[in-house]
Amino acid sequence: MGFLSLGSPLSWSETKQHADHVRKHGILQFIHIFNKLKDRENDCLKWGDEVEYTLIKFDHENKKVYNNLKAKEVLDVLQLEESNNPSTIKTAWRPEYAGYMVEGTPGHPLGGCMRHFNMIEANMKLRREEILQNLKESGETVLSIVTFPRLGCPNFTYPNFKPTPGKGISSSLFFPDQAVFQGHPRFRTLTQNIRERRGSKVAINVPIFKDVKTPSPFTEKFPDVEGEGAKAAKLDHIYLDAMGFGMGMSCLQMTFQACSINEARYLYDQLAAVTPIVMALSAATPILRGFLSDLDCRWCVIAGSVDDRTPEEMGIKPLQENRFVIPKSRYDSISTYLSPEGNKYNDIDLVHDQEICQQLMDAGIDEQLARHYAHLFIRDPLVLFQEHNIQSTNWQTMRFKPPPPNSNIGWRVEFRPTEVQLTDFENAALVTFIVLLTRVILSFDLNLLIPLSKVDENMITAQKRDAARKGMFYFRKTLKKCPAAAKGEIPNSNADTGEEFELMSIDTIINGKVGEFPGLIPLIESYLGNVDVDIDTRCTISQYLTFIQRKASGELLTTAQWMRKFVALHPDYKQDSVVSETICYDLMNTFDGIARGELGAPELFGKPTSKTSDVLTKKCLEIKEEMAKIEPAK
Ligand code: GSH
Repeated sequence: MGFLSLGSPLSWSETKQHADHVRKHGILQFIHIFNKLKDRENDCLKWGDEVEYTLIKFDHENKKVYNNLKAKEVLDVLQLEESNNPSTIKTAWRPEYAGYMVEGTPGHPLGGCMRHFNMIEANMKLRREEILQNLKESGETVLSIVTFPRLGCPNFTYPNFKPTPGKGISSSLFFPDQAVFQGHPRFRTLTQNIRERRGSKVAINVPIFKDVKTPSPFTEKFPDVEGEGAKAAKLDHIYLDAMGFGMGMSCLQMTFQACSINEARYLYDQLAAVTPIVMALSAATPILRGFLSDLDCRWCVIAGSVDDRTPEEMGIKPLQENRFVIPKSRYDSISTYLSPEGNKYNDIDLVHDQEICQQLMDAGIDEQLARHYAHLFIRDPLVLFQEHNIQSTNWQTMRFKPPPPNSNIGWRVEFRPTEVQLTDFENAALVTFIVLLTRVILSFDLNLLIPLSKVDENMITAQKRDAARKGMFYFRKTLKKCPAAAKGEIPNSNADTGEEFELMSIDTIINGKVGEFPGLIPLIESYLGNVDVDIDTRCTISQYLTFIQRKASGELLTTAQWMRKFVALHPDYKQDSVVSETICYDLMNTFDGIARGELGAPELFGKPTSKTSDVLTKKCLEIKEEMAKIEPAK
């Protein structure tokens, strides 16, 4: 997300009146960009990661821990460097949804040379250091966790604020409005307009993990004057009622610049097929509002947290005011492939506006891409700011990004499913793996596509407890692309018969199975055998790939499984699914020690890392010079 422009936000009833105008303008803008830049070619492959961080405050004396609502203060300093020296910055900083979150990226995209793999972790380390330099009060730290385990429990913020049920922008029983980022109205406006558009608070129910002493059925009493929570909360579920529970969660995203629009469309599709696999591998969200949940990932919580569909759009009431019944939230998995080879696997309902689709096709856009945009445009704009485009409130597993007007940036795709990991090493390993996977897909002309309905099934599997070890995922048996398919020449062939794909474990998908499936990492290894890589870079890459392999084989635990084990073994845990303040404090304190490299976590990532750590300081210096040579992104 770029710099946000300030402005006075409109309420939902005002925004609604402008919705059609904004939509029309957005469509014209896309047509203009498409026609101007559709033939843009030979952009160099660049990539960048985005890490979302959580600011934490410990009270060590009383063994308490809080989310530190200091993001604005910290960002004001962190962003200074960028406004003063935009072309030489090593890191760039953006606000995120919550007042305890900051988002950091490298100052400029990497890519174009193998040595840049040495810089990912160094740059992440630099980002962490920069945040820490701005957290000087006692007990302050930064963690890269998906969500604070007791988010929404009484007193979870520092300073302490009380929720305002039935009032304010969230109206939540648990999440105070002050925990939403206060430095820009976008986040507050989104919160309020989502709630007002759907006509009720968001209602998220995640099955609770039933331990031996968890009450059955599990139910809670809420101090809920209007009874909205009591009605929306389901038995045996953890009930969450605010956007902050979802958009206040953190992830690790990657963006890739492709050499042309066609390559971007191809990559978009290929990477979509691995989104559930990477989500399961990176699972790190087993605790919600102080309870162990029965899921390991954040995805369905965020999807529910921004679900602005009305009862008509959800199909609960007959359509009268609204135009479409829409099967998914704005935050969800993709609903259409964009490349010619993907077309035959588009087997799920793509709700789209036919008039817009026709308008786009009349302007020269092919039907497949026109349908994608006509699908995005079924959503109303939720906030009206200068920089708003319909993409910025459509949050799907993959995002297809046209070049921004008047920039030197090419066609890009964003990979969005990954849960953020605790250490820079783990995050760098995941980034390296995905970047190399894009290289392999393009160089070996791979085809990972399966019907989209199967990708959606994989998304559900991926969120389940311990899916990385126990889940079985649909995956393509043969990965070699058929040249005719690339031209869209193959009829439905055996796509519907199920012969092209089968259920595989993550171990098989990543590590391969002799005589049966090559495995993504062996394919990456053979790619690396064919390109020129210096020893230093090769060693860096090897340790990351080994880590991913061990995670996929189940030898290492996912962060979610590691956290469950920590809770289960904690003396304060009563086998009742409750993650108490003491457990939360100890867990966050241990995480802090691990992230700072002071504590080992052999089950999480093996021996305290890496050859990289010895050379990190040197790399941090090198990175300055190297970054200065790279073309500025914005
Ligand atoms: N934290 C989210 C996740 O874990 O998936 C991803 C970040 C995100 O989608 N943030 C929202 C946003 O609009 C904040 S409301 N980001 C800017 C964008 O998507 O362009």
